[in-house]
Amino acid sequence: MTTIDDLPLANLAVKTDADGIVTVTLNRASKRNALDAATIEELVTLFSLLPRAGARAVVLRAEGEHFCAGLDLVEHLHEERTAADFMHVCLRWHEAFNKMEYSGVPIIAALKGAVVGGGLELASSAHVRVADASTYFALPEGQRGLFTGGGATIRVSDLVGKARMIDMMLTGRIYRGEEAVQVGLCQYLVEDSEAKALELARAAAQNPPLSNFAICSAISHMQNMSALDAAYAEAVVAGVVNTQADARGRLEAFANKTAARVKPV
Ligand code: 1HE
Repeated sequence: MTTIDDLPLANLAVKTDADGIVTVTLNRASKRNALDAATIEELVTLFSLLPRAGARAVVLRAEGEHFCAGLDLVEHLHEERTAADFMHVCLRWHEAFNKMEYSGVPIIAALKGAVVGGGLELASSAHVRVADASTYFALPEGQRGLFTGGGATIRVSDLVGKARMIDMMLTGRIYRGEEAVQVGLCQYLVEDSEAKALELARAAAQNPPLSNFAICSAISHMQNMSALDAAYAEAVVAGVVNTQADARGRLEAFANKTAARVKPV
């Protein structure tokens, strides 16, 4: 079977450590990691394989000063796409980002600089977002004469709410710092987003993979269901996860008082 390290990637770089933590790097810094069609195909390929390759958690980071400048506007200009062409481009973005969100493997995004347009769509497909002081979020589609096509209407509005997303798109409003945390664009604001993302990935990787699979796919799936169906699906998933062999030792440790208690340090 092809391993992650064998994949022919150019715009992404991948490194797996001994604990199964996979670092995925956006590797097109000269173009501010703008997402061209080739990069999207690499994301589809990588995140199709990753859940079956023993990955315990992923850190998604970027080379250069900016996480991602969104859609490759120059490629889009030169390709002179028809409406049908661009619809298919968007469907590949959805394929990539759905593979990420529904992967079952925790993805922690280490953000810096611009996280804009499609870059924010990419970041919002991760399960946890960590920002630093340089990080800023925007949806400049309106100013470029465009509209979101990579899932922002679903994922970004889910993070910040419809009214804030519309304001960002209409007015070019930029969020950063504590305000970005407060509105839900990121969950952590730290000095070193990569170090923190790695720390969070290592913490998540301590959980049994089946628990992480449920956390990083079932919650997203259940949000797409009616409350009645989601409750049913939750019971079924909990039936499988909460009776897994990996849980038994942890429950025994709690019962015999050797497990850590849930208390603030
Ligand atoms: C790019 C792109 C890009 C940079 N497509 N090539 N996204 C945007 O509207 C954001 C556009 N980018 C920027 O506003 C700025 O580039 C940044 C604030 C991110 C960085 O500024 P800076 O001064 O560091 O870099 P730069 O000089 O603007 O760009 C450096 C190079 O990266 C330059 O290429 P070069 O060959 O002339 O050196 C730029 O052309 C290139 N570059 N950003 C293509 N986005 C599915 S629908 C999603 C719709 C959207 O994502 S809309 C949002 C688009």
